[in-house]
Amino acid sequence: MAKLSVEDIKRESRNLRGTIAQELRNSALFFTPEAEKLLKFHGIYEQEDRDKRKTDRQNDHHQVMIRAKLPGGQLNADQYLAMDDIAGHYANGTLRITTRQTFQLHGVLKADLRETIQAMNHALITSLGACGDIVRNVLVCPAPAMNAQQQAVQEFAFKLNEALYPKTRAYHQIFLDDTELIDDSDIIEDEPIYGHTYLPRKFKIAIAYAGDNCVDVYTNDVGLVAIFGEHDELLGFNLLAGGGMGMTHNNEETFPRLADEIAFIKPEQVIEAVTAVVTIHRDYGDRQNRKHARLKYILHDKGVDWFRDELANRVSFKFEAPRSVPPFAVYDHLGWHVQTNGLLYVGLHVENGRIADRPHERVRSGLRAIIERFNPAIRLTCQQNILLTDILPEDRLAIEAMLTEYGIRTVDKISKIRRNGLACVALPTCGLAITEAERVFPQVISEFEDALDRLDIADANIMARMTGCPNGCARPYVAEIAFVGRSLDKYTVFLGGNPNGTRLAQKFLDLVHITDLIPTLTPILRYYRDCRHTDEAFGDFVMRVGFDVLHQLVGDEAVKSAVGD
Ligand code: SRM
Ligand code: SF4
Repeated sequence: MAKLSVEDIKRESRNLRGTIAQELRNSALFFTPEAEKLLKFHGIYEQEDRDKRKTDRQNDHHQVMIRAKLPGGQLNADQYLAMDDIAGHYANGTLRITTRQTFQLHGVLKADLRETIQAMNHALITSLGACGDIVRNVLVCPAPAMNAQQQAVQEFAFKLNEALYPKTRAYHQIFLDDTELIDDSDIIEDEPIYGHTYLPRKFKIAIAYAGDNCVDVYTNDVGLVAIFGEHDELLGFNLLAGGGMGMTHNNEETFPRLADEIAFIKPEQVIEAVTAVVTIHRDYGDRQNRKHARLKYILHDKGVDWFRDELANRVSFKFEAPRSVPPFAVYDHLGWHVQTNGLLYVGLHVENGRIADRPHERVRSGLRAIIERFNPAIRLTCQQNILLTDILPEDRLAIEAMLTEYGIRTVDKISKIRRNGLACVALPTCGLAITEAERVFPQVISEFEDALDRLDIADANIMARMTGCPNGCARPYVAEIAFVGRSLDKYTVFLGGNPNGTRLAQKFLDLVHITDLIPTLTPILRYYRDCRHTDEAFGDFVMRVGFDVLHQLVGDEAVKSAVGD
């Protein structure tokens, strides 16, 4: 039988049901390829433990990853503790904060999948729509709002999530009510926004305040930049469209792209305008070629003017030209801060988002103990970190003592290069990983710290990111330095993004072995130390000096072997 395309599978799935319910009941250790594709819409990825697959070929190592959907990265203490319990009971004993403000569970067995989803549902956490060709988790600045206007902006993450939520009852029927097999599924819900084939590809939305790009707003399919007036009143949003990171090595038809500024819209126009953009993607996205199916390619191929006209035709109001906004900075919201209600919040660095216990840093146990005792609200950040909010000022000392007790380092004890770093999951769970990322990045950062130390610029505020393949899950192409998995233990090095996430980095060297990454960059770091302008960021320095000079610095041999002369 000919292999069904993803479009066929969606079309024939009866709104994402397919054979998932039946397959959950059989004794197979993994799903059919068709069910596996549909499971993504339910926030579930079938994976294999690639370490075990390599070392133990006798046994099956299939497992699933579950991604929660948490708009704005917000959850309460009970929900956090429930996820922590679930991680211990059904998953691999870790919680993974993602670059889109949510949690992933790794290592859940097929046999435990329904119970795991039910346990999440019990804590009022869903995974529906966290993956798949649909609107994903909506991002917004996670820091507690400073005023009612910021609060209104944050609430748009929930409003958009609700407006763009799929109508299918498949998730409930399959995982929660157990009615999918009993119900007459001829009654298929209407999906007014998505239709029965949903979107051609994933769709991502982020909301930023003008001046704070902590969500990397330009890398999203749709970005909203909130603009406030003289008296802090919310005037509206610049709507951006067409950002995305994914690319494939040696395929020039794929590329990262920053979103374009399309229009200024008023708060009451947000839902209508964003929904209209989603329908443009639905109607014009490439359903033949998934590598070319993101909204960014529509903007690239048809042009921004075409897009603006198409959007104008789909909304009931006239929009204005985008407004000028102050330059962005990126605030990671780490450390202690006072909220406007007098309470405190503390942002804690979680290396590459992995909440786990290690001998000297018992992050999972420590967070659990603090959250159990002090009941803070929780916000996850797009830099894979965690904020504990609504803390009584008198509890600060006790929390600090507990952080020390569990070996959780506060931000003052972490170098800037480590603090700014991001790495994607990669091995052993990601099926697309070419190289390591999360597991090796801490060591690469340690080497980076040593190099900066030797150069006497230990405090350099540089942003480096690593991914195990070019898909760009840690948004490497907006970093000042990026290491992108290329072949076994070798990386493509990109340089020249800026610290505020508004410029793309460029490919600088190819196929650099992991052990050569920092030694290769050291002459450039030395040159930066000696020749930078006052307060000049590393990425800006790179672009000012130019790649020709920098290639000379790293030496002909490195360039020849890396770029392939
Ligand atoms: Fe991603 C696919 C992990 C954020 C672009 N991403 C994957 C999969 C599901 C691999 C797969 O398809 O089999 C990875 C699962 C690994 C694992 O074992 O957990 C995966 N992506 C992640 C996370 C967990 C990385 C992290 O370390 O935090 C992030 C989860 C976000 C979330 O909570 O929703 C994650 N992925 C991103 C981002 C960053 C962002 O959205 O801000 C991007 C770049 C932005 C974009 O979408 O363009 C991103 N992921 C991709 C792509 C490339 C898409 C493309 O347009 O080409 C893929 C591959 C695909 O979709 O075919 C991918
Ligand atoms: Fe996997 Fe590649 Fe994404 Fe890393 S960037 S998580 S290796 S798909």
